[in-house]
Amino acid sequence: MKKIALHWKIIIGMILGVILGFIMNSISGGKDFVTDWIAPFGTIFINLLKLIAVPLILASLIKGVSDLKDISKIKSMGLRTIAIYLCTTVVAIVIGLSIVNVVKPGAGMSADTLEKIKLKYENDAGVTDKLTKASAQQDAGPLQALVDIFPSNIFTALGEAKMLQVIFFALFVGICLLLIPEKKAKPLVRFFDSLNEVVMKMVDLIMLFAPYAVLALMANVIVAFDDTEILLKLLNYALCVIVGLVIMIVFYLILVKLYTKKSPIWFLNKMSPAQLLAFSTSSSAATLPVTMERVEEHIGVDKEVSGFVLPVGATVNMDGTSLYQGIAAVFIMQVVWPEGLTITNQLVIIATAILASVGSAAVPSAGMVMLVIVLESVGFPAELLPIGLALIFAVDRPLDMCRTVVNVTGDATVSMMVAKSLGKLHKPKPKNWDDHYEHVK
Ligand code: DAS
Repeated sequence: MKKIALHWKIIIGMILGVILGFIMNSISGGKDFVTDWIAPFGTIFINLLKLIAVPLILASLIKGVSDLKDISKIKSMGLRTIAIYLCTTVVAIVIGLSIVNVVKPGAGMSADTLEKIKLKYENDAGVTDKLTKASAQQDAGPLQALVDIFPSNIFTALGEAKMLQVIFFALFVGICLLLIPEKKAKPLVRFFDSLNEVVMKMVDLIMLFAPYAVLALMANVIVAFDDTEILLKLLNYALCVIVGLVIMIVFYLILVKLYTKKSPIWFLNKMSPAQLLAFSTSSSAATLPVTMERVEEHIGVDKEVSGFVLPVGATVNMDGTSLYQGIAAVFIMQVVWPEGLTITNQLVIIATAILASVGSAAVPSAGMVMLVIVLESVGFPAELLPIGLALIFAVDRPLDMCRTVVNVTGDATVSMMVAKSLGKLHKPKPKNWDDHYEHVK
């Protein structure tokens, strides 16, 4: 049988998952059946991807840094990465704010709709959970995010998958490997080199189950929707976010074309398995191993660049999330606190949405937790926060899926630009994925 490309298999899995979800929604007990007997396969898949994310970051970063041979290159790569990440995040927020101020999806929402949303979601466990997490994040001091980069125990950092702490440790080890005699460093460098190969092969094996896993994930998303009436009332807001995210993808494709001279269609084709997983899992962290495999083996970015830029990006560069936070914050204010919509407050939203997207974890709905920080930064009344979050809660999951695709695409774009600027963007040599299919056959 002719080999079907991976992303087509994933797309077929997603479509079947959506159909299954709608079928199960229409039969009694169908929702529970999906939750009890189908959704767990999606969870297993995400767990497996998260399982290898940390060892992959460790191996590729230590191997990558030790291959640089010159410490000054690390500084240059780090500065370029952070600078480009910051620029793309500002562009994302400005796009979001422009759309939401022009379309004004929150203006004119009927009191009846607002009452229905309030009744259904204001005290929903999901909303109160986000508020609790946000206030826990608030209680920490202003420099807590900086302190959190430095682990006191690497095994705890690895065990709890604290990405920034793992990245710091890997950079520290990689730099020290450059500073000791090569003969002494060789055993450790070779260990991490082979660990990287093994983890990449694990990615290939895990990806064999991707089409079936995304079927389970999509079925679970569909059955979770039980209020189409409210969803329709929030359609304007949801469309603002989606249009903004599409514009952001076009922005990345323009950067790819202008800066790296690569074909945007070629780029999308190569990144599609990672983008489809980002959509299905709503998690940049879970998608990271696949993003790294696609960028290294199918785009041609050197490991020492992708091993640094992508883990940092998955953790601190979330352009889709910051665009969404800009729109969501203004939408909520348009509905329940129009008097707060001053130009100054919107400028404050730009600043805090940048910080909030850096602070957002690469896990589902993290962006919504940090939205509370953005709202509080403009003096949004605390007593209105529950209804504010309730307003966007019903459509948060599909928008989270979309913004995670943009987060992952942005990281891949920046890794190409940094690699190009350092002369480390080469002709791709896909070794694992295609070989592996042959072996499995
Ligand atoms: N789901 C987050 C991610 O993994 C994004 C978000 O919640 O906004 O990128």
